[in-house]
Amino acid sequence: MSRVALITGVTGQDGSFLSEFLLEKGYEVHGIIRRSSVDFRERIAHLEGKANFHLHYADMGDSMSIVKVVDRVRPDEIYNLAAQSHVQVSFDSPEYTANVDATGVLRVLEAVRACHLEDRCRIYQASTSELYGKVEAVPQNEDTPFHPYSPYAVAKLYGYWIVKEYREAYGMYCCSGILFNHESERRGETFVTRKITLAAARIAQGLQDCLYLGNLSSLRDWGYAKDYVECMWLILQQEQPDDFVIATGVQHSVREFADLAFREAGIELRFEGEGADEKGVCVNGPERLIGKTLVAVSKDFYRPTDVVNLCGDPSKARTQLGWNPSKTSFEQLVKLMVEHDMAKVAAEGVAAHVRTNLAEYLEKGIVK
Ligand code: NAP
Ligand code: F7E
Repeated sequence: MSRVALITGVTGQDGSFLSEFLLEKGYEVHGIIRRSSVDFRERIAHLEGKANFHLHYADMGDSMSIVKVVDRVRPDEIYNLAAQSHVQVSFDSPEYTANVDATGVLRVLEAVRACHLEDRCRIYQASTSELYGKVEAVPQNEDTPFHPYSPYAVAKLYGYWIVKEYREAYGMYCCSGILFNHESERRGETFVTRKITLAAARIAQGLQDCLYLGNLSSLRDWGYAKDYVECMWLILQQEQPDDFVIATGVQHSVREFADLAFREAGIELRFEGEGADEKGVCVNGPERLIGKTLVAVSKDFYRPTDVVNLCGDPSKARTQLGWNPSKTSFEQLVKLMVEHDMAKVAAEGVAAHVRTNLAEYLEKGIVK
């Protein structure tokens, strides 16, 4: 019999990689999707229709819908990845963020109890390095005090504690993975890494003039999402439920990420000025770009409170889970994201060109 996994947030970056990982392990994978007017399921389109992959409509804000899916699927493992995951957006929609990211976790735990699965269903909660927020120590490990510094982080802190509470109160096998930033070619386009790699590709191909960013000095510990989903699974395979920090232990600034991404796209930048006046000027690359400001700061992307010094200590995951935090380096991550976006932008450019000239191409038989 295949093991059965239920993934909330299956359409997201991590949900899509985790689905692939679990299907490869022979799991029957069920995912929760929510209704939207545009069916944006690009990340899992290649999995739909597979015999072991099933989707169900539900919403993290709707307890009954979660109970019904849990009851129908009766999973061995639940991966609770669904969240309003954008920190900046959480300042604009704090109540919604709390409902999905905090109370949503409670809804999943209660659904498992309501379906009498608490003795056999294991639950993974997608926790976050944002809990460390206004950091009290660097690097951060499982014992570092939390100091959440955004509505998103405060909501996720509730998720972390309610998981711990249900573990202790009811003996449930539920765990939090405290994951540091992990990125990929599937990362949402408004997170800083993907925003940078897409802009570098567009600027290199003449489709964008300048990239506007917020705090260039912010420091992150960036890993590759595909490596991190393995940990989610490993966490649920331990004898005893426990929480783990998942990180690379290597820290870089947003400026360094941008510098390397533009370099991968064939553009060398020199950063000059400070704070809101800082600029990245092209010093090498295509002739038309030399001397131009390609990166500038916009205060629109500043946050009311910003988390600026994250660096994780993955020792516990390395020793207890046997996980390798150095599988994909920072340099490899930037390279694979830029290569992906260079190809994506080029393909979009060709498609746009064909659309513009469609009548002529049809007439000449170039496209049929
Ligand atoms: P993501 O790409 O933003 O995906 C979020 C997923 O949650 C999407 O599938 C989204 O569905 C779903 N979702 C949002 N609101 C929902 C609702 N009300 N009901 C049902 N589904 C809902 O996020 P990610 O990067 O994959 O991250 C996965 C989880 O890990 C999140 O909980 C995030 O907070 C946490 N996390 C991420 C990182 C990171 O660096 N990526 C680090 C630490 C923790 P739609 O497609 O319909 O929007
Ligand atoms: O910002 C700075 C920004 O939005 C990273 C989520 O997956 O990881 C993610 O949250 C840093 C911040 O990710 C821009 O101020 C500068 O300091 O890419 P981000 P995040 O806030 O770290 C954690 C672990 C999660 O749990 C979350 O779900 O970059 N920054 N300029 C910018 N950020 C954005 N988005 N856009 C800018 O233009």
